[in-house]
Amino acid sequence: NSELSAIRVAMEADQFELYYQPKINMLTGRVLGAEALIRWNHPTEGLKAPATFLPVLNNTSTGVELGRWVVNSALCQLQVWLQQGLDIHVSVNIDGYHLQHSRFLSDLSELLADFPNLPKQRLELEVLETSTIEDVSHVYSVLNVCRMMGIRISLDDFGTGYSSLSHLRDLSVDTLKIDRSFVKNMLTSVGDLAILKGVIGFAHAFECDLVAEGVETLQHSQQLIDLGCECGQGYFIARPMPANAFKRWVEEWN
Ligand code: G
Ligand code: G
Ligand code: NA
Repeated sequence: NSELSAIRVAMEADQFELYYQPKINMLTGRVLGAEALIRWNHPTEGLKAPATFLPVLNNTSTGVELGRWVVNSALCQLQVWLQQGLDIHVSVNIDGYHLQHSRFLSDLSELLADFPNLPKQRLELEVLETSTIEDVSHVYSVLNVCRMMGIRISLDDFGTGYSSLSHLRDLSVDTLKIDRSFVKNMLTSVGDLAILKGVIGFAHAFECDLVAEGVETLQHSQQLIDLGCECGQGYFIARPMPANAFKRWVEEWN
């Protein structure tokens, strides 16, 4: 497959880069962390978004390898930021097939061993609740091992999958990320508002942190705060940006 081999070449040539998007407490303004989002600096096509190349990697060993690169790069960056005095966490997106890979846990331990002084709670794994998971009990045990290691687990795009509620019952997670579609529609759709309120209620009942995705306007942020969701991420706060720009952004924001 030529697309796959192009990606392998790009990995060799160091053309992938992590962008970071801030998550803040919208009530206090405090910067809580950043989500790492992969980009491809393509030599002829320019900056490519993940949707243009991640699908090709689904269920491939190259995909697993790129996933490992993402975790390692995020850990390197996190270590630098912590040394510079930033009080934040960094989250990375983990694909279902990567999570289910037989070496996921041993790879992760190996990567973390290079950062012995890094507090594990500063790393969060964002797991898509909609990713195809063949063996739920295996994934649960993988995620529980991660939590025992101190790593935080976040359920991404929460509310869009079928099995969200039983996940909450059977798996202890740290954070629920409210899918951006509910935020987008909450001001105009009674149904979306009801789901949003329900998700906020579940988070409180299960004592999870909550982060709303897709906060695009002041009105979104005010309404979310009123509903009891103080933490958010979205274009109204900041777009994803390169690591250097993120550091400057935090300094200007504070
Ligand atoms: O950055 P952007 O909004 O284009 O990202 C689109 C989606 O791509 C994100 O919602 C996320 O699910 C996925 N994504 C971004 N970066 C990564 C990554 O490093 N690894 C994985 N597995 N998915 C990512
Ligand atoms: O689902 P996930 O948290 O991985 O979403 C990250 C994706 O969402 C990235 O592709 C990012 O560029 C995009 N994104 C971030 N903030 C906003 C926003 O306010 N509105 C929209 N439409 N997309 C956003
Ligand atoms: Na995510």
